[in-house]
Amino acid sequence: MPQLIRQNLLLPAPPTVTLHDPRTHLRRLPPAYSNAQTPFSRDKDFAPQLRYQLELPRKPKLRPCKVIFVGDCAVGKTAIVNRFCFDKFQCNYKATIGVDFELENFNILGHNFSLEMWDTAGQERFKCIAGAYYRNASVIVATYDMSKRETLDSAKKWLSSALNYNTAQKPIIFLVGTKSDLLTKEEFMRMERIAGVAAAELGAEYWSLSARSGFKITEFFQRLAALAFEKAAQQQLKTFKSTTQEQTKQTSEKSQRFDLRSYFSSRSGKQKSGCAC
Ligand SMILES: Nc1nc2c(ncn2[C@@H]2O[C@H](COP(=O)(O)OP(=O)(O)OP(=O)(O)O)[C@@H](O)[C@H]2O)c(=O)[nH]1
Ligand SMILES: [Mg+2]
Repeated sequence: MPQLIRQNLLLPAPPTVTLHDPRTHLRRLPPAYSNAQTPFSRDKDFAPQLRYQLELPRKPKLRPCKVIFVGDCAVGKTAIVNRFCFDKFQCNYKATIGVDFELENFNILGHNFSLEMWDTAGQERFKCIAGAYYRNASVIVATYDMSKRETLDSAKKWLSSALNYNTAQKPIIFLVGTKSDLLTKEEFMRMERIAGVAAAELGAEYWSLSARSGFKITEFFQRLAALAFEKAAQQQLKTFKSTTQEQTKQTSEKSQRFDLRSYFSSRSGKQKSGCAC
């Protein structure tokens, strides 16, 4: 009945309100965990140049970005992915067999952008299978358990083996400490200092997380998505620029060739007509 009245009175339909998920809708560049522990942008926001380029009518279409999680078994790789994607946490350990896959969609500066998350198995017997999924990674997340110091050394080894499959283009690297809820404040600070040094050596951005409490999980994935988006968009725009320059060069060469032809033909025409000038 109210619909009918509205139609009869020719009233405009009420505006539809779309609620954006603040977890995956990003308008600004999220900050690093610590400005001292990142090799990437320390800027507070996306570069104004990038924002301007993304407003232009020729919008870049970005392919899903591949993220791989590597590290020892039971360090908590699956737990951090599940906490972000499904907001759930399981206390009982269920080893990943081979590799698990999740797709998460983001909207960054009004552009759709997807993360393909490849959660690999840490158990030695699956290492040969997981290796097959390392190729073409845009982001590598090397994971260690903050309550087990030795897993930090293993994380470096996992990272170097993943990098061996990605020599063509250097991926963005994160070093992530999990299970921060299990440590006392002193242990936490000590571990962060040690891992911070390791992250600097690896050229990685450092994060401490807890899937159990949810500590910094959303912030970490938002930062990861934003950095991956920024890199992919900048690469895409660079390709646009070089193809446009190439096209402009080709067009000007063609027109020059055309001018020379018409010049010679006009000259020969004049000669035929017997004019010497
Ligand atoms: N207290 C605590 N426990 C955690 C946390 N994250 C994971 N765990 C526990 O650690 C165990 C292993 O977690 P998983 O996420 O399955 O580990 P994984 O790295 O995926 O292991 P693989 O699949 O074998 O490589 C599980 O029993 C989780 O409940 C955390 O933040 N805090
Ligand atoms: Mg797992």
